[in-house]
Amino acid sequence: MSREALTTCPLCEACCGLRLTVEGGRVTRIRGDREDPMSRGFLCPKGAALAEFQEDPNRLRTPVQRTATGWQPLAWDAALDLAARRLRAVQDDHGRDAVALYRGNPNAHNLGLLLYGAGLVRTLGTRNLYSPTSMDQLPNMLVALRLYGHQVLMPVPDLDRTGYLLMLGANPAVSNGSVMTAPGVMQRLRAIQERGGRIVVVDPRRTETARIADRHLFIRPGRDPLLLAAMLHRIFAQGLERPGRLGAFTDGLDRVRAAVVPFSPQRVAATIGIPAATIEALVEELLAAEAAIVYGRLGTCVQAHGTTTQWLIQLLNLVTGHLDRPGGMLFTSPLIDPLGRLRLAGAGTLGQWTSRVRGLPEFCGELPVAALIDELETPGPGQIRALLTIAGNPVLAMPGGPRLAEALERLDFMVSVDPYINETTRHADLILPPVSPFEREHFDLVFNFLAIRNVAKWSPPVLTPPAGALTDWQILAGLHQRLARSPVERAVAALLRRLGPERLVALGLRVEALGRRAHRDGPLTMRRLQAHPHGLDLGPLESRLPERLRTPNGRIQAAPPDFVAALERLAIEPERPTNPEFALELIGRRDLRSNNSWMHNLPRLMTGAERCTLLVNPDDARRYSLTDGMRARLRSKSGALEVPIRVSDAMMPGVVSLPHGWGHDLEGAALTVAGARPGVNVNGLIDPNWVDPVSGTSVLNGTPVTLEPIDA
Ligand SMILES: Nc1nc2c(c(=O)[nH]1)N[C@H]1C(S)=C(S)[C@@H](COP(=O)(O)OP(=O)(O)OC[C@H]3O[C@@H](n4cnc5c(=O)[nH]c(N)nc54)[C@H](O)[C@@H]3O)O[C@H]1N2
Ligand SMILES: Nc1nc2c(c(=O)[nH]1)N[C@H]1C(S)=C(S)[C@@H](COP(=O)(O)OP(=O)(O)OC[C@H]3O[C@@H](n4cnc5c(=O)[nH]c(N)nc54)[C@H](O)[C@@H]3O)O[C@H]1N2
Ligand code: SF4
Ligand SMILES: [Mo]
Repeated sequence: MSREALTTCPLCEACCGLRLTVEGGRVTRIRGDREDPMSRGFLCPKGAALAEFQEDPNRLRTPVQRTATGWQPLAWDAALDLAARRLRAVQDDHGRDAVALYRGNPNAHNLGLLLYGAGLVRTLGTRNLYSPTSMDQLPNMLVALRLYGHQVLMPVPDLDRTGYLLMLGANPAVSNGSVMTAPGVMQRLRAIQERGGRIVVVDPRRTETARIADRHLFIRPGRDPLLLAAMLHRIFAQGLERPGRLGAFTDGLDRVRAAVVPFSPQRVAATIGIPAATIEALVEELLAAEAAIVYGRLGTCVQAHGTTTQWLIQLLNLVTGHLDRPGGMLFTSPLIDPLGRLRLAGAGTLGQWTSRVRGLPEFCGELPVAALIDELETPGPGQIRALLTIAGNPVLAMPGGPRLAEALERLDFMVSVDPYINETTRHADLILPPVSPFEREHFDLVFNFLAIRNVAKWSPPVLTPPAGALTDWQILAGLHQRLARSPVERAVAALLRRLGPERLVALGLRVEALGRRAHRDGPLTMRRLQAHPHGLDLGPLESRLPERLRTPNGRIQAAPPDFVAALERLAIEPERPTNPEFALELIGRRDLRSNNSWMHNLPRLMTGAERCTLLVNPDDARRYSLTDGMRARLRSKSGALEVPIRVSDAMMPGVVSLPHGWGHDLEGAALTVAGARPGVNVNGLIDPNWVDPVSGTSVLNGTPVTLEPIDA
């Protein structure tokens, strides 16, 4: 007996609709759901590989405990009791901050983890909270907080109606879009060109996205703020600024005008590697376009001046009149709105406290990952002695990963909520594995908010979990209840546990619907969503300012003093001193068949040519006596790795590229497929202390490196 079932892919921000064929309790086929109003049948190789994740023999099905004789299975109650008892003991003996929590990327894609994470965090009450935010979108969020008054008010590019897209530091052809839920994004980009519009990509590599662009400009890593400030300089110098109706509720544009004075296109051209005339042409195109977008993503955040870059991107949209306009950058308001009645997200904070050892600023209750290694290694009151990881693999994801691995060995206790014994969880005393994505429900709380259209979709579980298995939310609820310190806390935890995600979302929809304009077919309840398993299209985004602003005076703050100060420093010293020993700059790279570190154990994603390779421009290859296919030693101040060389004219001269998420051959990791083609961990070369000075975000791109041939 076979049946068809619908669900949503939880792997990346595209949130594609999936159509599964299930035979005898097994998923035998995965296709894109053509009737999903957003993804319209689109599917990438990772979504299709989820059946292999379901069947992966290395995927844990029961909790396991590390013992002197290896990993031993444990019953769920015993496992949750043990985890809670040990975490509690560390907090009782050494204070709350002695337990750290690291929550990885899949948290944002997992309804249960989103709904049940907050309660656990509150109960732990530790300041040692970490996540990849500080290796990712923190600059977007900080700029949203300062300019618009709330950490999540990140405008989204209205791709389907734009006529001009200037894209920096993003490669949606591979990433499928970020802070921009736009499944099938390449088709949407081609549609811009078919409408007569243009796409310009600024990237140190001629990427898969750049290849379809109308123009690609190489830029040296981390020099984007100079380019963007020069564009603003040109606009103000020519008196071409036109913020339109937003001008009436924007403060600080005069301070911006003054701050960009030193950045003439002529002055920055040589440093960034883009001629002044080209910078001026970009300005003209941006102003001439009826509807245009300046969009920058990961590559603009995890660089030397990530916050400055993101700020200038917002300002360019603002002063050219493309912010909050159809076809430009728009603010969303999904059915369950983090700014709505439930106030699911606080406005946000920066620097309310700082990390114990290095004094790095808290952001929205979290410390930057750049603080984590020192907090583990440095003795004294407040030192981290126990760690809980939830869906994270920091040993591969974080700069200084190999040093982190050593520190994890010295912990009093470590517990991980994760399906694998991998590079990070191998250090745990206890691993708590959740059910698979097909065995749980799906509803997007984060990515509906970042989607280029208003959509909503509820996906019930497709498969019945094995008897006794727990979902992520049940694991978190179990820990929460056991760790609760007061009767009230315990009661709240017990109530949440009884409700479950479906009832919580149903409740959320009802509360949020109060006072909101009803959908043309009546209120959007859980029942309505369940009657539309392909998802509901609720129309294009709309202009939402000034109503969405949450700044104290209700106006856009274009010139936050700390941002202006950082730009002024850059005006004095646009270049950091170079070290001739390390004359190349290292950047990262994503691959369509990888998802950060954790899908390399699926055979169908691991076929074909080696992917963990170093791309080197032909001139650099000659300079370092390297040829295609050779192996070489890639060295930074922090470490050295042996890498296979790929010579490629897609690289900017002086820049080399190595992907992250590899290095699977660590002792004790139980990853049969990944371990056979391990690759190397690029984060061993990246200095964990290099951060964006404004936000504490890790600088992942631009590490100075050098190359040496390896004698055969
Ligand atoms: N297939 C696949 N998809 C993914 C992921 C994955 O691992 N694999 N990861 C997901 C995650 S966690 C995220 S955050 C998103 C990220 O999605 P994107 O934001 O699209 O990020 P990347 O694909 O890493 O592209 C970043 C680009 O920035 C460029 N770059 C590097 N340094 C600089 C610089 O200084 N200036 C400029 N202008 N460009 C620079 C790089 O060459 C690269 O092309 O992708 C998500 N989607
Ligand atoms: N050099 C360099 N480093 C980078 C980046 C880069 O571009 N360059 N990118 C950074 C970015 S943007 C990010 S987001 C981070 C990612 O950093 P992390 O989130 O720490 O790393 P992932 O590889 O995504 O690991 C996800 C973990 O979650 C587990 N997992 C998967 N699904 C589930 C689930 O449903 N439930 C549970 N409980 N566990 C699950 C996996 O087994 C894996 O252990 O990496 C960052 N690191
Ligand atoms: S693009 Fe691929 S990984 Fe991302 S949601 Fe769609 S199918 Fe999943
Ligand atoms: Mo990310």
